[in-house]
Amino acid sequence: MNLSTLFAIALEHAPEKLALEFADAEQPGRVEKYTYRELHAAVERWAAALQRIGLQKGDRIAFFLGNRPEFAIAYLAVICLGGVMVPVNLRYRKREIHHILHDCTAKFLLTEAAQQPVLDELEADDLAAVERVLLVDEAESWLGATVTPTPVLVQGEDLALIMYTSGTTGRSKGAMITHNNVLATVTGLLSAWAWEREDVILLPLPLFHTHGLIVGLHCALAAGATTRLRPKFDLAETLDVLGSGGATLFFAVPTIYFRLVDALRGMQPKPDFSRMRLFCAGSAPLPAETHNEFEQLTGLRILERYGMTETGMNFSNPYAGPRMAGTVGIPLPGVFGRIVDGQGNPVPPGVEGELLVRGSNVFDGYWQDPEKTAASFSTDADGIRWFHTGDLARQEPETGYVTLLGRRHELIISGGFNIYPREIEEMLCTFAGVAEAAVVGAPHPDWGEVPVAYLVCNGGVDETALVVYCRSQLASFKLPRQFHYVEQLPRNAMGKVQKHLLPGR
Ligand code: MCA
Ligand code: AMP
Repeated sequence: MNLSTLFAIALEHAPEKLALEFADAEQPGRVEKYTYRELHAAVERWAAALQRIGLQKGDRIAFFLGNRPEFAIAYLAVICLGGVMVPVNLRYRKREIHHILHDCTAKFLLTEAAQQPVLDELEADDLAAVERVLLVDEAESWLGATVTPTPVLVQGEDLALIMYTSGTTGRSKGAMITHNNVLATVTGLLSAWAWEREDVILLPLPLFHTHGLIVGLHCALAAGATTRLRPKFDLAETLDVLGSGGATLFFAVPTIYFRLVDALRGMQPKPDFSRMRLFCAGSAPLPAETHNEFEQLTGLRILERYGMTETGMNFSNPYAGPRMAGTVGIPLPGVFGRIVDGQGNPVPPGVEGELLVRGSNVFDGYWQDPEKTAASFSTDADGIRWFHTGDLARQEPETGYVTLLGRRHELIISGGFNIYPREIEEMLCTFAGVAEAAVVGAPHPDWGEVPVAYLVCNGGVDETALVVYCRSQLASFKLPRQFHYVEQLPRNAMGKVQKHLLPGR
């Protein structure tokens, strides 16, 4: 079984059902709609064209593309050919894109005219491995008339995705996700959250991350439900759609809930969310206050869940049982969790440790990085292999629910996007005059956390020029919001920077 099978089931049972609707608040009146039959036909046409262009099983194709129907169509086409989709965060700049294209040796880059300003920055070297850049806007010129691809045998163990996730080493690593991995998350969520064919999901989350792509789009397609895809989150439109019975499901990151709660506070009368079956939150911690205030304002309890790029979804509060604010609930079907101490021994409920997981949802390893892969797994006394999430957790003695307490590594999560300080620190040190840099997360009311930098400089540094430099090197969500200049960084006896002594956290 592979991922295309899931889509095929919906196609067979309800071909005329609306699968995908796309609308853009910035282009009023433009609405694109696809039934399952139409979506399938488009996928076949794209697959035939990609095959003709030379996409073969195992080839990597990077997507630098905003949310639009062609993202879903091309992705489904790629995976039915056994191709490997490599999504690229749309906010990435030249340096970040260069690394991904080189590391996975993408044969094709699928992009769009709207990304031209960034594409213009790319030089021949950035695209060295890329045989062809395909523009979705010009698809009619290369799609051709062939409507069916030659079938390719794609199995569960084959790769479907390489998703780059920020690395502790400063360079992002490609997590190799197989068809089976995605299937495990999708089937687990379909049953845990009681997905139905009648469901309609409003989906403004980026398709270049697991949350939007797998938890949102894949589950909806597998359920035979309707996806109302949007290019980005728009507060007014979201309240309008959800408040007028236009959806039954909404999945979001905490920043979006902060904004919804803020808006709902001042609204009278409150929108009518009576058709909404489920509001889910994940990707970053949702503060209990936001959870509780959302319930006071709407009468509905958010369901919080927890996942990772490497593992898909791991834990979830129950759909039918109590949803506890501040916890991520219990393992999803087919997922096993264990909390261990520094020696790898399981700790009893109530005691903090590192959360390990295993199950078919857990990825295959990091692309061409056997060392990192080996370091991320351990084998217990029974010979069972566990993935180290790096998340610190405790199992609540009374309920058995798991509470996440922080992270072993220095990850900063801003509005649902991950930032690894090391990458920013290395970049800052390439600016003339900066001798040392340490980046820490500072609390922020909207983004949850934002990066701030501590710099040791040789002489003066022109901060305006430094900010311009950072903007040219980093996705804007990674830009340090403040620079603090210090004589030296606090270090321990081993010479390691003691970040907990730097205000910010
Ligand atoms: C945008 N900006 C940000 C962020 N997003 N800054 C910090 N953190 C962010 N997350 C900056 C932009 O770079 C830009 O800066 C300015 O804000 C305005 O950009 P805009 O696109 O208008 O922002 P927005 O529409 O307000 O976006 C906020 C957002 C978005 C809707 C919360 O960030 C978002 O969709 N986040 C979801 C990410 C997500 O899906 N994460 C899941 C990954 P400038 O003007 O300087 O250029 S984790 C995952 O998949 C795991 C498995 C899981 O568990 O789910
Ligand atoms: P990523 O690798 O981008 O998929 O991010 C995964 C990380 O996001 C996890 O290791 C957690 O640290 C964090 N995360 C995801 N969901 C939650 C949640 N519900 N609460 C707290 N942290 C979360």
